[in-house]
Amino acid sequence: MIEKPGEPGALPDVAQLKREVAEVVKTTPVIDVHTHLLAPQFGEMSLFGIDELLTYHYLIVETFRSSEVKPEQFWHMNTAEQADLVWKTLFIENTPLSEATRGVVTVLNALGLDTGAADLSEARAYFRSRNLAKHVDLVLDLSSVSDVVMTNDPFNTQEARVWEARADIDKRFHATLRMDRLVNDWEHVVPRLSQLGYQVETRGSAKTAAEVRRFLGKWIEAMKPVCMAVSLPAEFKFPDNDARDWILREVTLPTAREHGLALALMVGVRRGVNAALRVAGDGAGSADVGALERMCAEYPDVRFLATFLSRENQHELCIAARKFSNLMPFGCWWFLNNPSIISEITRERLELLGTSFIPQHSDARILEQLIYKWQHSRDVIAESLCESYERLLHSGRAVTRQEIERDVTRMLSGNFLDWIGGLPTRLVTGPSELTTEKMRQPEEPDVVTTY
Ligand code: HDL
Ligand code: ZN
Repeated sequence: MIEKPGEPGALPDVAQLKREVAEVVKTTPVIDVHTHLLAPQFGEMSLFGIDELLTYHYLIVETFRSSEVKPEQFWHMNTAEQADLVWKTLFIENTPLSEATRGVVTVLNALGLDTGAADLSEARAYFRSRNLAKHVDLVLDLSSVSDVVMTNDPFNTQEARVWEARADIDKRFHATLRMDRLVNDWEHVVPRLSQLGYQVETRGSAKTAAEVRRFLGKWIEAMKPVCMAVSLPAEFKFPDNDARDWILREVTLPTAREHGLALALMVGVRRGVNAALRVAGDGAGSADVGALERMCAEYPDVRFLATFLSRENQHELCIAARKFSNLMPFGCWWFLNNPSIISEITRERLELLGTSFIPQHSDARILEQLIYKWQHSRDVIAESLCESYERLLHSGRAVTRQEIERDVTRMLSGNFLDWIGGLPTRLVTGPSELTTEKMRQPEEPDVVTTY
């Protein structure tokens, strides 16, 4: 129904429009399409609380910039000692102005805790007192997150034990089958797959491809992932003539087709630019959006989600999405997850794509980060969207509250649900056969996943 400014339901008054948009964006439930959170059933892998919040790798690197403590000294501290140092350095001795430090302030404030405390005793007592199940409910409610999409690594033996036990995982937490090690570290994955009883060899063959697809098929059956995902380096090329190209063409993309799974590509990371910083040591680089375009063109029946790490790639990504309707841009990833850049990216997406994109994901690693990452992003998304509605009003078309709700719902959940064909239901059944006893290997030292 086209609303002229004077018609019933129309919102011709800019101040009222701003209030309505802010309220709808703030309260509309969101599906968080990319996080590193794990459901409570994953035990100690499910991170929450003040010490975990303060030892988030974003804050660790910021601490090194304002402290005499060097990385090697820091890594020898326990988590509480690390958190105390971060709090003193970034929140007491300096003003918490960065996005990651302000985020902790937002979380403490939302939970009714002292944002200027001299130490962490009050916060630690609060989190110790929390019942995790009730705490998860509280955090999801405060952040209006209806569903959390996890990042799940089939080669992580600690995580595998939970999947093998067929734990009754919180239905609000959904899996992503993360392909990084398979796609980016093939030579080291081959011996792991062989130990698990798969007939694979490094040089790659039809038999090897079939065996790796069989391996993925078992994990897809166990995890019921909403999608597959892989991060790709800034120098990613497609086509190429390397192991990554072979795995993508012979394993990943056929698996996406066979299982009807969307594939999320996260492009532009430069892993380990400073190895001394460990998981905090990755950097960003401008990538070739043409590689994504060529993949979308060659696989028109595969649905791609894509996010790039370089600000310089964002406009090209919007243009690529205009050319390929099997491409869904999502999020303001990692170093882009800052109000000034979220604002720029969201505005250019609205101008080029209307509401046919997914504006944000949290990338949260610690449960309570959902509170700040979504509060901060919703503020900017609301401002950007309202600016578009205001322009439309000046062009002679008012919008209604219903249209605002439709638009915001599409961006915060509808586009993703359409892309993945609806959220899967994971029925709790008996133990899986992911790794039978005869194939189970002595505890593998877990390669620390750098993602
Ligand atoms: O590869 C990824 O999924 C990245 O999001 C990394 O996990 C990164 O370390 C991160 O946490 N970004 O927010
Ligand atoms: Zn991530």
